[in-house]
This record gives sequence, C-alpha cells and structure tokens, in this order.
Amino acid sequence: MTIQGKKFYTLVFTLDQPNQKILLGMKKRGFGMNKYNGFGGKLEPGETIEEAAYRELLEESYIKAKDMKHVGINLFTFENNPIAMEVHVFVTLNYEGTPLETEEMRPEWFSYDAIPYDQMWTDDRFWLPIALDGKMFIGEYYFAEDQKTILSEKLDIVHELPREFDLDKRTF
Ligand code: 6OG
Repeated sequence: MTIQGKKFYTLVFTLDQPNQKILLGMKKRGFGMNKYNGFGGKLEPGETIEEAAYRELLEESYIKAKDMKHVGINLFTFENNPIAMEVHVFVTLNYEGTPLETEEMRPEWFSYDAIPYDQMWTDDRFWLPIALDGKMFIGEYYFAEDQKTILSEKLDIVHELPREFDLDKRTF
C-alpha cells in the first residue's frame, strides 16, 4: 500500500471510572455516520493535537475536559486511498458539564461491559479495551474499500507515545 501523506485527527473518550461507564456519541453526519464513537475530528491549522482534542470534545458534546491523557495513536489506511488518517486517542476522567446532543453527535453512556462494538468502527474492539485498562498503544489498520473489513492490523502496547506516527515505520 503506497501512502502519499497523512492527516491528523483526535478522538476523546470521557470515562466515569467509579461507575465503569464510557461516553460515546452516535455520529449523525459525515465520516463514520450511524456509528458510535468517541468525540473528535480534524486538526485546525496552528492547533496542537491536545488543543484540537479539547476543542472537538467541547464542540461536539459540551464537555470540558479537566484532564486528558494521550493513550494511543492509530494509523488508518484504506484501499485505493493514498492519504492515511492518524488518529490520536485520549481519555478524560475529570470533566465539567453534562453531555448534550449536538448537530453532529447524540451522546450516550455505556457500561464498560456493554460497549456496542457491532455499531462502532471494526478496529475499536482491538484497542478500546486496552485504553480502558489504562494502557497505551500504537496501532495500524488497513481497511478494504468497504470501510469495514480489516485486511491487516498490528497493535503494540507501549510505555511512551511518540509525537506522531513515523510513516517510514509502517508495517504494511
Ligand atoms: P470528522 O470527519 O468528524 O472526524 N475516526 C475513527 N474512529 C475510529 N474509532 N475508527 C476509525 O477507523 C476512525 N476513522 C476516523 C477520527 C472523524 C472522526 O472519526 C474518527 C475523528 O474523531 C477507521 O471531522
């Protein structure tokens, strides 16, 4: 798979650790429509990854993160698409506000043991349990054109995250 470049995205999961619950949003429009996911989006020019993560969570759910932990990096490539998506995953355990429905997302809390993986991106079942377990990861997922079938995947648990995924270190 030849890649010509990549774009940066953020994805934030708000956790209610004492009650073992995770906030997901049903995406109402755009890429990933009709799937549950964390809250996030593209980096704006001049923004750091952390700033974008905070802003997207606030814009899409009205939640203000009071701490955010960078827990993972996923590189997504798609058959016949030369641009990879580099998605930086965060969790927040402390936040202000009550999640509200926005034009983009309908928020809903789920127990850790009832996460609706069959209504989420197919890669999530690999790495989300690792994030919930408090570990950090770097993953690579190569999707078929149907955006559902994973043709290759690689997942490493790490102790430190790089600032970005080094495309020269891609496995496939
Ligand atoms: P907007 O188009 O809304 O940003 N995203 C993915 N999330 C998961 N769990 N799996 C994937 O597998 C994903 N691809 C993209 C990143 C898109 C949002 O969707 C996330 C962003 O939060 C392919 O601006």
